[in-house]
Amino acid sequence: MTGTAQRPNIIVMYADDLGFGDLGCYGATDIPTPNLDRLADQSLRFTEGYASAATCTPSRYSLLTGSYPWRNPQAHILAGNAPLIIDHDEPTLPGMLRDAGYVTGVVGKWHLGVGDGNPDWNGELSSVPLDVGFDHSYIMAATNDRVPCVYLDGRRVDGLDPNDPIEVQYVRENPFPGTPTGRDNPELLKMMYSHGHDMSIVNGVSRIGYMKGGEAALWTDEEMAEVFAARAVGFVTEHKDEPFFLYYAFHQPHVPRMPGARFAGLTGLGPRGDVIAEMDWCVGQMLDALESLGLDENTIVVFSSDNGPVLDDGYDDRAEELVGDHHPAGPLRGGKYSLFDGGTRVPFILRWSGTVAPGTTSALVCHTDFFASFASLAGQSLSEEAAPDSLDMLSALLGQDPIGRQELVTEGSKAKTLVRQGNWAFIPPHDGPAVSQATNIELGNSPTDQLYNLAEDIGQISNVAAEHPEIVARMSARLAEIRSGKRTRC
Ligand code: NG6
Ligand code: CA
Repeated sequence: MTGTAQRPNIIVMYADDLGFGDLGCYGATDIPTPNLDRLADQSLRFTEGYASAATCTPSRYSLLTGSYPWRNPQAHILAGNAPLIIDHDEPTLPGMLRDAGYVTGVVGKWHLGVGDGNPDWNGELSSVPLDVGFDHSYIMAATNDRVPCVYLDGRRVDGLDPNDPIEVQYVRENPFPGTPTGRDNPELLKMMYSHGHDMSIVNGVSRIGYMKGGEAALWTDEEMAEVFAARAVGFVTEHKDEPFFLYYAFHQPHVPRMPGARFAGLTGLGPRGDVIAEMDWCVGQMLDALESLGLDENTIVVFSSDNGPVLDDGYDDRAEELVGDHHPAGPLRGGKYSLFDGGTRVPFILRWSGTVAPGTTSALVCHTDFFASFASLAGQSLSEEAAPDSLDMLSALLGQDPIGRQELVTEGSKAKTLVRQGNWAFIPPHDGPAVSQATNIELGNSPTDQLYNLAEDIGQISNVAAEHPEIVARMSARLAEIRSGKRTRC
């Protein structure tokens, strides 16, 4: 270590599809989240903290590489057998921290691909988190609604019986005759699908993609929270005496929402509310562990979400019907998949007990910035190629700079970008429907320019592009420049 470098432990807890308005600390009243409330009371709470994208894979790619996701054409929602989209020699946040002396681990949802193309799930997998900076890895390869429905422990499927090999395919028709699918065997389902998700059935839930075999290794959705929580707590316990970085990526509240028995029916909002309560329990497991290990003051705990909220994302779990007065995106317009702020502005809290004063900040920060900011904290200098869009926002993250970024590019689905400067959000014309039929979310696509003043109009109701042609021209040109340029970190 040099100069003022410090090496507190760092835990990034990352929810999946949790909205800006889903938690009590952001104004919600209908879902009990006592552990997150406790964490928030001890944390700096960001009101303008962003994911870099409105869907999972690009967001997570950006968090781990410090690169805007649209730079990598593979950074779109991946199939469960897609190859790893981070090159082995690409600088990563965990790799940088490892160089700084940290032990690094990932637990939970990955969704950045594994293997080098349609992997053999029955042997040692190549191209897993262990190849891009993590020392320890216990993950699901993609999402909880995609096959293969198994856990990966390092390079292997956990609990696989070699006499019952796994096969996985992403094709249109069922390639495994005789194996049930949601489409052909709806009578076997615990929860009906509403769109997509009509392929292989695992644990009474039909998924995206087809799989066969691996019976002993299949996950039980209702136990997933406990499985991952035990691994995450195990990691910090085992490494309590050395600096550690843990990326703990929850599967909640992504579909299919299948809470454990203790949480089923706990809220009035149906499974979506129940799994948020369950995720809160997972957070509590981690906070309790840190406290009992005496690590509170030497550990930065970040909690955030990979993208905004969605109600019906493909299963009939009554999320829309039961949402009542709860507003998952809070005052924001749109949600998951959207170019509006509901897509990317997310809950974002940071605790560093004894160092960062609890409170609220409107500093503009993005998950992309963790790379350069934690490098700065740990005294690591970055090579020219590393983390091309990660800005050193350490002062903002620690509550010392109330402004943060001057500018931020984020994306809706399919790498459609917008740019934020100060309080202005500029969305250029994009092809596509204004509203997604399937999810009933306003996507932000429009044939005309959109300009919103977020300080006066957080709900993006008034498009003021026509009144400010000079701002539109400036921001449009700047977005084009960034998209054609090499990097934004200077
Ligand atoms: C979509 C899925 C959706 C969800 C999303 C990825 C359908 C119809 N919809 O394609 O259910 O899985 O991909 O979500 O299949 S994310 O949070 O991982 O980006
Ligand atoms: Ca997500």
